[in-house]
Amino acid sequence: MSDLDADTAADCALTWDVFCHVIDNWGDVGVCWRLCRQLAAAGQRVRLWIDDASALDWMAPGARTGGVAGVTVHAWPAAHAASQPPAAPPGVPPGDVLIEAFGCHVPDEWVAALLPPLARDGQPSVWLNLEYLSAEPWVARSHGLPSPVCHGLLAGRTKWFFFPGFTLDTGGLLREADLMARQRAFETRAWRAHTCRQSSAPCGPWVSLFCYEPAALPRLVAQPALTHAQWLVAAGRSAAAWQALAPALPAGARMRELDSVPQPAFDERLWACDLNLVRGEDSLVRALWAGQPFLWQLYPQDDGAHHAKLDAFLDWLDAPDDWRAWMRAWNGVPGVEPPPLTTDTLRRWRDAVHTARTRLLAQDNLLTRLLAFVRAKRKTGGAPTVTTAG
Ligand code: TRH
Repeated sequence: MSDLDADTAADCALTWDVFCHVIDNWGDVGVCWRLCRQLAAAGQRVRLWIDDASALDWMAPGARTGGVAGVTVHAWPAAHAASQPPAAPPGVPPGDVLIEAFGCHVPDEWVAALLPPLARDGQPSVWLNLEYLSAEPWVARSHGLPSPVCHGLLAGRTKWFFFPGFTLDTGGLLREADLMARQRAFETRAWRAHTCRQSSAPCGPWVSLFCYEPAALPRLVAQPALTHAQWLVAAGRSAAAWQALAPALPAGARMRELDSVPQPAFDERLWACDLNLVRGEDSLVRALWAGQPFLWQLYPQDDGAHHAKLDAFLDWLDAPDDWRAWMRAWNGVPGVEPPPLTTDTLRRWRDAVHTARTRLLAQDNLLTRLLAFVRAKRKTGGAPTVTTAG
């Protein structure tokens, strides 16, 4: 057996426990679900532990009832208040890899029960923290760092930081193996006809709106390129933001509110539009894969940290000045006056997205890097690195 075959065979057998604490919105569950699906598609056995799985009902129909091969979904009664004692660990066989998504804390008793230092095959088990996505330079420095535990039940164990990112020295981005092939086979015209059955189609661009409450929305709606746009507005906060500006829609533009749909259908929406307004973490990545112009609204942070995060992303993107200005205005950076948005502007942004996407497609995806990371830790020791005195 070659090294590659041996590695692949070793990867195939692993059981992964992915923990997700839903803070708000849909990004926590969205990212975790994409990861679980991709792990399962690569032959892994996955258990998703989640404290609020309700969004899976529309994002991944059937997931909660075992309808997706390779993934089981379990309730995680997370005791988030420090004063509450954690629920007893579940009585399931231990796994090989445990992932805490976005720094969610899994009680020590659960980690001890689900992830003994040595897995069933005698190799070290691996404990990871999957972090938030950012293009800031510190991400590459922090990716793959250990966090040794010095006290308590797990003393002597090591948790590893795994950071998604846009460059080769990070954990990369989630991308299904068949994504680009599916996208190439996608029929935009048929999708549009099916989505908006109306006698006279709008002659302007199609725009998808998935956002929080961008103050620049009235300004965007009034742009010359969008006078005759077909707006597709996501349900929830996006639709509420739209309602708040209702009178501002130009006479030639149309709006349609769309129900929340499964992730693959959401991806298609982004493929079908000429401009995508996306938010958070997962839909940004999907907008990049879609290869259409987009504006990204970051999850707002009270201390304004999202503005530094945006600038780092714009630098990585090598965004032209007018795109930068619009992205900054879309995120409420004070004092920014974006220039008029024209059809030519959208064409240039599209070229810039394609260039960025080409750079990303030349890299391997997050799953490949994660499997390699876990494989390396199982060989060299993801288990005890620190011993405590006494
Ligand atoms: O919902 P979000 O704003 O999630 C946010 C961010 O991830 C943020 O970084 C995080 O801190 C916060 O949650 C807690 O945006 P995001 O990340 O794009 O997630 C939306 C998910 O919903 C994504 O997986 C796409 C999915 N989706 C569908 O599957 N169908 C739909 O119809 C829509 C509108 C979204």
